[in-house]
Amino acid sequence: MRRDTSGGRPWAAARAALWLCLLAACATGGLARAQVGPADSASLHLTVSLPGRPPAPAPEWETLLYVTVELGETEIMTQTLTCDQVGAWTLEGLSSGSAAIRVRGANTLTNLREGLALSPGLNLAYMGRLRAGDLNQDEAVDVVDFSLFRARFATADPLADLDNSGWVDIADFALLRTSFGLRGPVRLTGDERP
Ligand SMILES: [Ca+2]
Ligand SMILES: [Ca+2]
Repeated sequence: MRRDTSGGRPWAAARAALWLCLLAACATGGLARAQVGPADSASLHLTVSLPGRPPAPAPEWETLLYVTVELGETEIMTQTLTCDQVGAWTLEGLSSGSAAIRVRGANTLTNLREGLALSPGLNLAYMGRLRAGDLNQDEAVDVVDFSLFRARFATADPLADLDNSGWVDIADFALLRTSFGLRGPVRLTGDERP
């Protein structure tokens, strides 16, 4: 009888250990299932350089931007947003794959980055320096833009305020002159910063 009584304890311990293993397996499986959705989702932290601004961070960097994301041949996201005081923002809820990103301001040419590999989790990309001066948004900085600019000189019209200073003056004209003759979209290569 003694042997039976003392022999029950190891069996009880083994049964308890088995239950613990089963609970652990269930918990692990549950966590793995819960992570399937978010783990597959990609986010993308983007930055641009903006012409004529004081050193970042500064309020002049907070600029309205138009952003599109294509995955393969499909446009999966279009957003109008305001970047922060260092020219950055984050897109959430993207799918992984090879993406093409387009960014433009209200008076700039479009910058285009193709072949950007999006992986699950956080991705980073630099979208280059935006070229200011395309006031009529036809992806060319030409005499039409100059005419629109001249009509707004010495006003607070944001369309011609290329450096986002709050006033249209000679500094904005200098930016337009720098971009004059350029056409978009400006295709980006590499990830170097100016
Ligand atoms: Ca134009
Ligand atoms: Ca200005």
